[in-house]
Order: sequence, then C-alpha cells, then structure tokens
Amino acid sequence: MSKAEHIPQPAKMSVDDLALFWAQPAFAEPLHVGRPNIGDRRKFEARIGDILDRRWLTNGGPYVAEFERRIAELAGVEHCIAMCNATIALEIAIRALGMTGEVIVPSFTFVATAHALQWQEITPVFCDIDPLTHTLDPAKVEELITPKTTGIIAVHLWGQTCNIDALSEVAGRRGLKLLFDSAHAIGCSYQGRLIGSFGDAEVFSFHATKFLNSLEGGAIVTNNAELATRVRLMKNFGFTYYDRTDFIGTNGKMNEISAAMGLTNLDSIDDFIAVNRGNHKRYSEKLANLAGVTLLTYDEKEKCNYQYVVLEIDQTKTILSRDQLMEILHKENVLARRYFYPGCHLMEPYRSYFPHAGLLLPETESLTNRVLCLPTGTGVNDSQIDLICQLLRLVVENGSGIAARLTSQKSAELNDSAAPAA
Ligand code: T4K
Repeated sequence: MSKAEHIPQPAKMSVDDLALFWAQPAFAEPLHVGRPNIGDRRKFEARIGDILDRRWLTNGGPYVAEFERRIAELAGVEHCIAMCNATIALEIAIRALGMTGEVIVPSFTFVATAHALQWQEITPVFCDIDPLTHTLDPAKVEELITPKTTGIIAVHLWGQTCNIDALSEVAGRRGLKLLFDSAHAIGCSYQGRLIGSFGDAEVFSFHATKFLNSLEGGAIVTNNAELATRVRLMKNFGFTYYDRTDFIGTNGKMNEISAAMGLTNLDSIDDFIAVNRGNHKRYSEKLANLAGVTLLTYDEKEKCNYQYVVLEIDQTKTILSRDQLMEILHKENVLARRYFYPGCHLMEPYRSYFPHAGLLLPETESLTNRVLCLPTGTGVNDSQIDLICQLLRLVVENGSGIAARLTSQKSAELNDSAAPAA
C-alpha cells in the first residue's frame, strides 16, 4: 500500500485563475471522493492464484471463512456472515429479525438504508437527526413509534456513532428490534467498545468506495447465535441441506475473490487509518479559521477510521452557497460530493409516498444543504490536499466578489439569449 504519488501543483493566486472564469483547472485529472484503498497487490495476486488453483470460487470457500473470522475478531463480535454487498445484508437482516409494518430510519443516509425496507414492503418512517452528530435523534424516534412499528435502523453516519445507549433504551422499553447500519463504521468505537456487537445486529459495507473494501461486499455481525444461523441459511437460498429448504432465502453470498481482496486490505487496515487520520488533520490545519467552513471532527477518545472529510458550509458567512462551492470545485476537477442530498424522503418513491415528510425533518433538510465531502484516502496526497484547501480559501475569502461576478455573468447570458438573432 502506498499513498498516491506526490506531484506538486501550482497554486491559484487570484479569482481570475479559477476554472469558473475559464482558466485551466487546478487538477488535470478528476479527484474523486471514494477512490478505493488498495493493499499489497502481490498478496492479492497470490490469493487469486490460490483460488484459481483450488477451483473453489464461491459457496462457502476458505477465504470467505477466513474473512468472516477476521472481521468478527476485529469488531469483537461472535458471528460474522459475509455477503455480496451491504444492501442485501440489510435486507436479509431486516427479514431475519422479523421486522414488518413500520421501521424508523433516518432520512439523512444513503438511500440503500430505506430501500432495503421498502423492497420488502416495510414502510420506512423517516426520523430527524441530531445536527451535531448527523445521526438519529433518540427523542424524536420515540415520538414516531406507532402500534405498527417493529424496529429501528440507526446509521453510524461517517463512522460517527449514534447515541447507542439512548436508542437501546427506547428499543428495549418499546419492544422494538434495533439494527445498526454500520456501513461506514468498521474500526470505530462507542465508549471504547468497537462497533459490531450493538443492538440485535449490525451491517458493514465493504464496497469499493468504503475505507475497507472487498470490491463489493458486506456483512451481518451479531452476538445472537440463533439469528446468525438464520442469516447464514437465508443468504444461501434457505438451504438447510443439499435439496431441502425450510424457509425462503436469497443469494447473498460473498465470493472468494472479494474475500481475497477484503483479507488483503485487512492486512493494511492500520496504514489506511493512519493515512485517513493524517489527511483529516491536514485538512483541519489548512482550513482552520476559514469563516463559514466547519470540518466535522471525530472524537479522539474513540477509535475511528476517518474515512470521510465532511465540511459544513454556512452560507451566511461564505456568501456562496454549498452548491456554488461544489460547482466551483468541480470545475477545478475536485469532485466534492454533497452526500446525502436531498435526503431519502425527497427521493422517489418516498417523495411521492410521503409528500409531507419534510415537516418533521427540519434538521435533515437544513443539513442536506450544508454538507460537502472532500477527497481523502490513500488516493490523495498532501500536495493535492494543500491545493484543495488553498482553492477553497481563495474562493471563500472572495465569496462576495465571485457571487457578484456570477450574477452579472448570468444576467449577461440572459440578455444574450433574449436578444433577437442577427
Ligand atoms: N448504508 C449506507 C449508510 C451506505 O453509505 C451504503 C453505501 C450502504 C448502506 C449500501 O452499501 P453497499 O450495498 O454499496 O455495500 C457510493 C457507493 O456506491 C455506496 O456503496 C456508498 N454507500 C455510498 C456512500 O457511496 P455513489 O453513488 O457515490 O458511487 P459512485 O459510483 O459515484 O462512486 C463514488 C466515487 O468513487 C466516484 O466518483 C469514483 C470513485 N470510485 C468508485 C468506484 C466504484 C473509484 O474511484 N473506483 C471505484 O471502483 O455511492
């Protein structure tokens, strides 16, 4: 594993140097949020050779078994069932836990959290978040419980852990299942205990864009042996024997190549965390005291994977909106992302199903217009981070001037389009 090559780029000195005003972009190639972290290639290639030699490609192969063992060990949990991705893992966990009717979820999450419910005709009831942690607000969860509610799915967004104590208390007292979508949170801890063994079960994602990837992949982790057995059968069509099923199942299996990638990356997990942490610290130093731009910080008392660099933009100070800042960065080839805009409740089919959901989601609707994620991981280097920060500083410190120039540019375009053709 090595960090991306260090190629210094020239800094932009004035607003006239911005690609927005037709100068060359700061980066010749796009810088993505979500470039995969890739461990030691030779180890991966050796494992692939081994898989091909053995001719055991999927269906309970030895690499999947080893991956499951190592994830369980890492997360401090008894059972890990590896899956083809986290969306299928969520669907299977929801079904295996017997969730039906209504389930309370945040709207501020990747849409897979809600889809995994709706796919099974379970109604996702969208709940607002705590604006400080960006995770479910337990007090608001309680207000949404009805006789049809069977569970809560809470998301450890960005690897920031939810208020697990409060959610467990509500779930326990109201007889609800509690599932954690921990897609972002492997390697993170809550009150010193690693994410993986909380609630009834937790789900990890090992998608290519996640800090630990298995190309595509996911897992259900739990300390409940009976649940683990059910999940293991469900992800293999429900087969209890060669030619016998006792209940409905699907195909959620992880294959051996994915497990080989997952194992290779697990070997480098400490390096990935160190790089992410270093990147986060560098962004924090370079963006310090930039009015209207706040970097989400992680609790240094807890373990964390630092996989997301999340900014909150306060337009009253930056003058330019989050979307304008994003557009300016995109023109410079910095493909910043506004995760998780616009919130699940404003995406179909939920927008049509629940047209008034937003009334109960003021914090979500405000946050979806403030968040901007920047590139991190082993795919970016220090000089790229420095240039991104220098660009942001240049733009934000000249926010009023740029906004005025954009307005006059727009009115000139409007006049041109309104003028009769010569
Ligand atoms: N729950 C939560 C809270 C989640 O965030 C997710 C997934 C899930 C559940 C479901 O997990 P999975 O079923 O996926 O295991 C990406 C990922 O596709 C998705 O896994 C992830 N969350 C979400 C936050 O981000 P997009 O729409 O941003 O993907 P995409 O294709 O635009 O990729 C992002 C950037 O990464 C691109 O600009 C390019 C770069 N990239 C991507 C891939 C796949 C690479 O450089 N190389 C690659 O191989 O959703």
